[in-house]
Amino acid sequence: VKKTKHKILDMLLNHSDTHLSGQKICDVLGCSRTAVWKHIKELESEGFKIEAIQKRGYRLLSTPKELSEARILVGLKTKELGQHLIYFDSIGSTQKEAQHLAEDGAPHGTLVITSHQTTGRGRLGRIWSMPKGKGIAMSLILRPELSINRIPQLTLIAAVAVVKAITDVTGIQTDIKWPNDILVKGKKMVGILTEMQTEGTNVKAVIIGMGMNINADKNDFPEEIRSIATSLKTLTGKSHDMSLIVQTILFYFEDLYMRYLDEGFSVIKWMWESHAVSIGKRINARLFNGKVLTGLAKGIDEEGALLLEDDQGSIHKIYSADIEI
Ligand code: BT5
Repeated sequence: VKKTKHKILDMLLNHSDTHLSGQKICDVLGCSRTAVWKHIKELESEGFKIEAIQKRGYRLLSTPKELSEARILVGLKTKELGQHLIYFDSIGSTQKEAQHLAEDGAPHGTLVITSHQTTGRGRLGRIWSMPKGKGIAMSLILRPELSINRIPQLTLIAAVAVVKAITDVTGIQTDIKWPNDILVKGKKMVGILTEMQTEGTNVKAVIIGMGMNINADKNDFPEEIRSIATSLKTLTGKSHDMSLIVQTILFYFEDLYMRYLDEGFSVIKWMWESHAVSIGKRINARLFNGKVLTGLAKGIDEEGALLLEDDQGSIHKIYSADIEI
């Protein structure tokens, strides 16, 4: 059920060219004028600019660039992804929270999200840092009926969804670095972390975490990542609507995911490869056992593994590693 506040926002968004009288809102939603006024005040405190003129009513002047629960939900064009939204003003790690929720039976499509994550993590226990309120940290719970060996493909679907959404909303073209980084001019803007819960050989849940640098300035990042990180703000010089970016990612993710279930991985593989930076280049693959393989990145296979041709001409299938280009 949609909250009254969300319904009011929905009405305001659809009537931004005229004033909506308090009475009209009451009539449509069946609530009191005081209730309407209270919700309007709440929306204002969340950054929505609303003009109130006596005898005419309310008009929405602008929506906040900051992440907003109401703004994500109102106008969200998905059937499942994100419809069950767990929003936090601040949290340690959305990934950790999503892991708990998944164990407790949270449905497919549940999204845990914040723009203030205090102890975010990357792969192998590495730190994911996020300047407060300047980025998006979210973890999506999926319940796919897929075998374990296909789960890494979901990271690649997520990457394609993010690339498409960022281009749609901002016009910025981004590159994918296998398996889980989105880069612009060689600097990291988004990191993806895919984890799963299994029972025997069954996949119970997959949790796809995404950390995105949106409205941070260069100096907002901690010293140690300043030279390797980038954000949409540093690239474009302006702030972007974080809720709209989330909506758009969820839309593309769901669309690609359905196509993937219907048609298989090949359609995704093709899109993924067209955005990949490492393919056709000489790379070092630092494996998690410490070994380094050097050679030519040939592409990905049907499972989503990276294919690397070494100098002796043999092909290695790489399932997880850090890639240096
Ligand atoms: C990743 O790991 O890139 C996956 C990051 C996933 C973060 C999301 S946020 C929502 C959800 N909740 C969580 O707690 N986690 C997920 P990896 O490939 O291991 O890269 C980690 C490395 O990226 C670090 O060691 C830093 O070098 C670098 N790094 C950390 N914060 C960064 C940032 N904000 N921007 C760019 N690079 C960063």
